Amino acid sequence: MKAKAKPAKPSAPHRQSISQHLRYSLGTPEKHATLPSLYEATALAVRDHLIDKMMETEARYEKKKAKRVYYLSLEFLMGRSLGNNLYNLGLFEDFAQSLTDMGADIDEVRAQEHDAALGNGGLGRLAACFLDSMATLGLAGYGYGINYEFGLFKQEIDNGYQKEKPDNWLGDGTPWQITRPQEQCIIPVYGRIVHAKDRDGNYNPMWMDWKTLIGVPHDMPVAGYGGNTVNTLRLYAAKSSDDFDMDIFNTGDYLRAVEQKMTSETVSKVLYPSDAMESGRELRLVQEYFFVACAIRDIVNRHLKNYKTFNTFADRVAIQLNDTHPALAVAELMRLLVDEHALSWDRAWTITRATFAYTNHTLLPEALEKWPVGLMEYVLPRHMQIIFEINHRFLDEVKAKWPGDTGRLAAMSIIEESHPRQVRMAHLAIIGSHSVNGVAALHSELVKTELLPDFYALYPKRFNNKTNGVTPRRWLYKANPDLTSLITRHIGDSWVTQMDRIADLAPLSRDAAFQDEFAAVKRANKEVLAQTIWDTCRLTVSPDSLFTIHAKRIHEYKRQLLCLLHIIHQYLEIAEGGKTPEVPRTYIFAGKAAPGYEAAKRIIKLINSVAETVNSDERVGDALKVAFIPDYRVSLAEKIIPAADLSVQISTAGKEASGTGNMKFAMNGALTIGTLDGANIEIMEEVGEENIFIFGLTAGEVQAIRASHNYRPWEIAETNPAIKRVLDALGTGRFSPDAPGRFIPVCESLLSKYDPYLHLADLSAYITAQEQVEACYATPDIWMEKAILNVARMGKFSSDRTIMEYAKDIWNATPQV
Ligand code: 26V
Repeated sequence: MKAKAKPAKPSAPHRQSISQHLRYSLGTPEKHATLPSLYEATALAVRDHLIDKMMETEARYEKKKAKRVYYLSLEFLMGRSLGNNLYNLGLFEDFAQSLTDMGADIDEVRAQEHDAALGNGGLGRLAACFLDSMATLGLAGYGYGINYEFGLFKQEIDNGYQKEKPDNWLGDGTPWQITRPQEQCIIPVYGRIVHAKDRDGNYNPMWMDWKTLIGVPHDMPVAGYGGNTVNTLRLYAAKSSDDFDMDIFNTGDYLRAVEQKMTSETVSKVLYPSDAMESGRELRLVQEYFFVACAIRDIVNRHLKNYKTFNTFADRVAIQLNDTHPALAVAELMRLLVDEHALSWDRAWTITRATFAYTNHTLLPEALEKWPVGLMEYVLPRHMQIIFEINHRFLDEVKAKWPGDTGRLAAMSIIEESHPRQVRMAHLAIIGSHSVNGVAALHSELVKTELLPDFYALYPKRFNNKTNGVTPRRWLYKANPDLTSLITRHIGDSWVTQMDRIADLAPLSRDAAFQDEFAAVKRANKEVLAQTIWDTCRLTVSPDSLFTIHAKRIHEYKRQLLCLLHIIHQYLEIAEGGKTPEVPRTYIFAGKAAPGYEAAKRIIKLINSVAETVNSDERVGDALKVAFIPDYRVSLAEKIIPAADLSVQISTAGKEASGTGNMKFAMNGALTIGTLDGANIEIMEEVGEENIFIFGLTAGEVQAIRASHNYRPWEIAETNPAIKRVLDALGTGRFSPDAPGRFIPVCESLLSKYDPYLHLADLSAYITAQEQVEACYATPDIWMEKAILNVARMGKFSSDRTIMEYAKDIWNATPQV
């Protein structure tokens, strides 16, 4: 029997939808469509699918009485959405075809999209990966945050220096959001407390004369892979209330009243671009409170609508605090329960504690949030009272456990008795939560033993670890389509949602044909990056050289300087020692420095200065190239990471809580050169010591050196001629002929016994490890075997695994599929 011809698939199934959005949403006939309008219309066509699925998802959650999980975060580093949504909805091919039929190329259309850069780095991107995993797993997870009008600044490089430019990503709005003005909420702020009594004579403080902010929700659909679940990220924009300050209007000062209105709209204007705490920044405190107050109202309203009682609140609601930035939520929920819903303090406290959980993301003292008591009293007088009450009751608990131990009392109090007195947000978060977690095994141990030993002694069961992960959908499937199809051709595609299945690749690691294909994919990705380097830096680099990539925020603890010192060493070996390295190398840096962080900005200037010297030295030729690619962001990371041979993860041991870039690189077949810090340790455990280049001091050794006060970096320089030569070059203006003294401060910090990052202590081991890297790279089949094994052994680092651990151990939530 003859097989019947299959009915032809309707070509371009989405063309009509795109065309209609061009016409009716944008007022453009198809024949006049430009790339930006095509992007907009395509996004709107995709959004229609998302909205249908979002409504289905919400109905399913209601029907199943799903436990809701709320992820509160001041940052969500979402990047671009079009490609990701198309892949997750399974519509990529169809839309690509539709656009082809309209005479457009989907990649060009996708490139129109502006990144949603509502975050600084790791912490914000982790939140975005978690949203992807919650939706993919079918967990009823909601993100809550701020709809910043300006995301993280754009970075330009001018004469080697970083220049910041505003990132007006919203412009006239984004197709990925649904604005819901009908669900706006009113948030009181400022004002004073009147100490009143109720009819029964009980103390009944009243918060009076507050001003109001209005929070308008903007919902971003979050599609899980497979398209079954579409969750919501709800971002609030601040709007002024029409009666923001009626008193001023009434006194006839019209212009001052309008000025006040404008001030209130600045609340959601801009993301703070630094992870260093500036505790006097009133606007940042208002931001934190504003969004927390909007979120808690929304969460409580949704619960009461479904259940009408607070009895079931903690059974039906889990709230995760992404660092301490949303920690005011503890006080806000207490205020709502006690002041507005008349629950007793004890009952409200039981509910609050059972609801909240807190994730710590850093041990660095400068990032730990503290707010002056006076500022908090001025902005949030009622919350400050509540925090004092929480503290009072907590200190009673401490006294009962350690009678007479006043030192411990002072150390554990929410209030630091300094000048001025400060509210320690981490203490509030810990006391108000039933779970406190770190983000990698080492980090979680250090949280218990170094950062918060007293709290660990008081509440040992509260502390736990949740090693970070990243979503394989964005960081492998989408970012590296050629590797994806190679993997899938050999082992199927189950790894996309069950990342541990990627282990099936391991037997292919020594297969010569597979190695060739794997190498070809890497080579093609390097060619794409080489083109980007040409486009952005006007520098030619060879895809045959070993691409070594150090891409992350510029921070002294991440030790971009250590990487540079080795590059300078290698440069001097070539230029002065006449040596040729075993393999040609390209060193690629990318990352932003906080605008006020002088030392970090100087590192950027130094990278660019070294690049200029090295790249133009004829003696070096093609042996060594250095590039700094400007404006590191999610969409650039998606291009950089798949092209890496070697991933640089060299923070001072004990300083990097986890790192997540380390996971993304390894997942894409880069080997890691790294210290025993953060998740590097767990990556080593997974891939095997022979498949990673580990060097340097351990966290324990770093601590011992610090404790001994015996760090003598100048002795290292004096006894090691190679290191001395590097520092001399730096200090004598070799890389700054126009200003020979420019980098003397760098030398001084490296040679100081106070260098907290112990650069010189690790330099010699780092140079040796780099020599091992080169020897290995010179033997391609061995290198490829290791690279393939790295990919195959990354199963643990899917954020799906991380999220399932949060769901089981902390949230008591189950997937609703
Ligand atoms: C702190 C502050 C302080 C107030 C001003 C604004 C601001 C913004 C961010 C931060 C948090 C810094 C902590 C952080 O980003 N930690 C990173 O979290 C990643 C995800 O867990 C982890 O992989 C990185 O190792 C860790 O540095």
